[in-house]
Amino acid sequence: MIESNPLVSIIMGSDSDLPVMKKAADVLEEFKIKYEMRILSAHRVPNHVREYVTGLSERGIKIIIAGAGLAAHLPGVVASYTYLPVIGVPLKSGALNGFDSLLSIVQMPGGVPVATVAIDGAKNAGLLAVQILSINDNNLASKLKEYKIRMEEEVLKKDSELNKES
Ligand code: RP5
Repeated sequence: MIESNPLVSIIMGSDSDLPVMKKAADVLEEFKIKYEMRILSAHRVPNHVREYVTGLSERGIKIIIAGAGLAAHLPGVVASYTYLPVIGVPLKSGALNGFDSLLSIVQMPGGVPVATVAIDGAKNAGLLAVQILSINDNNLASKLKEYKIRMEEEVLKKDSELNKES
């Protein structure tokens, strides 16, 4: 997907990750934030990962969301090549149902942080990216406040429907 002047890069290890990682893209679209998406594996195309990530800050990208499953080295490798904040998404796959990727992504050594969300937590990765961008964007901060209010209203509506007298 190609957009001019994207602020967020979404990278995933395989096309099999796309159905989950698309949820991060959906959030960015909801908040009208430009992004680009790439399939780049730390294991299968390591040289391409390095080349792509080292050019990101120069191109104006502010945040990277990286998702991978199994022995999920992609977010950590991406973080090693950049000073941009990296949000890692462990993906549920294989014999260990994502616990392997969760530990691979969250257990980074000191000096190379990856902000890790839940297994298959791509939606929250998108929201966290929006929150980081909102630090310098009042319009985005207002939209986030509205988002929280809508979420509250939806839960309260479900609660009142559940307890409605029949
Ligand atoms: C990881 O291996 C990918 O991120 C994906 O979650 C997993 C399986 O990849 P495929 O064999 O489906 O391409 O590198």
